[in-house]
Amino acid sequence: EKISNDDINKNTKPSTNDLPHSEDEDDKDIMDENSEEMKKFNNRVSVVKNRIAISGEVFNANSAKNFIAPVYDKTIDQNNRIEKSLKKNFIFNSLNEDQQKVIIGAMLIKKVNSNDVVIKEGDEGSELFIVGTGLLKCYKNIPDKDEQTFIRDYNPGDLFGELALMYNAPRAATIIANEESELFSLDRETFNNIVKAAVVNQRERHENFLRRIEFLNDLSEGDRAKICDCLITERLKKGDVIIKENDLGDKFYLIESGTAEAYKFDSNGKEIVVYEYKENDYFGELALLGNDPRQASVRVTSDKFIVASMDRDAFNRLLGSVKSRLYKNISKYQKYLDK
Ligand code: 1OR
Repeated sequence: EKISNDDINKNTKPSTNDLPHSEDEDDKDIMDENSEEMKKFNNRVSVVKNRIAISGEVFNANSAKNFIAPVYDKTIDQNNRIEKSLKKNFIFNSLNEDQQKVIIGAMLIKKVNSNDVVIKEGDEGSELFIVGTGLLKCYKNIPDKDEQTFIRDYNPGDLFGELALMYNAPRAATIIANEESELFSLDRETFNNIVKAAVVNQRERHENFLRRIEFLNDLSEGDRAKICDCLITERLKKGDVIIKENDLGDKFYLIESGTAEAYKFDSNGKEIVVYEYKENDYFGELALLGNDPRQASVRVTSDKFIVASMDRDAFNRLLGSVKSRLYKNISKYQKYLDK
């Protein structure tokens, strides 16, 4: 599926042409975190694998406190669809429920016709989109090719146009409606004041939280900061099963708030609780320390539960120096089993 650059220019709405954009950044591949351009961005906004990290220069926490987001009328069904989409996109990970509601309210319905250019590569970005209904296609300029290269489809629930807002970068690809579609748009100001603000808050929370975890006491501030960068927050509810016995494990968990229990089944198929976890405890370390399947299941026992996780890679890289303390602590499970 190919379209030419001319097709894109022909269909672009005049308003997007008026936006400033710098020529020299046009061919850049935003996804390459090691490119020179990306290093430049990192001085202002540092990008850490699937995370948005924001420096004080571009983000003013005080102004965020006074910000009032717009509220646009939508049907319950539309709001539900936006909510579902927010939940599956990591960039909204830091939002609590109230903040999610603000974002849902601030989403503006935009209808586009077949062939409309919704985003043009190289332009400045002022909004991100969630697809409500319809189908859109993403194309990118690949250097040395005069045709646009098809990258992917965007279907209902999908999100696009986030990169320009997250990284303060020009649009990295072109998005064209393939049929009449309904989009939900979130403006840049609301994104900065709610989503980026939540990332900053979450980072502070994580830093404080890591200080309270005993086995991490020996780490330097710098190492703690690195751990913060790769923690992913999940919000769960009572009864949710986080880990299933015998599954292959690839994540390590730290409890930010709430309680959970580890349980196994004995030879008669009877369930036994082998450990109870509270705030600041960790679990999921055995599979990562020993490369074994999960030794027990873990489920949430409090109404609300916030857990931060890191993957195996980060665990090995960042917790190497404190692993011996984790090994020492393994005996705690045995005590429970012998009871
Ligand atoms: P944006 O704000 O830069 C264009 O506007 C959007 O296209 C972009 O956010 C993403 O939402 C979406 N490279 C760049 N942009 C992409 C890509 C992409 N895929 C989707 N978009 N890829 C690199 C292709 C060489 C694919 C990466 C998997």
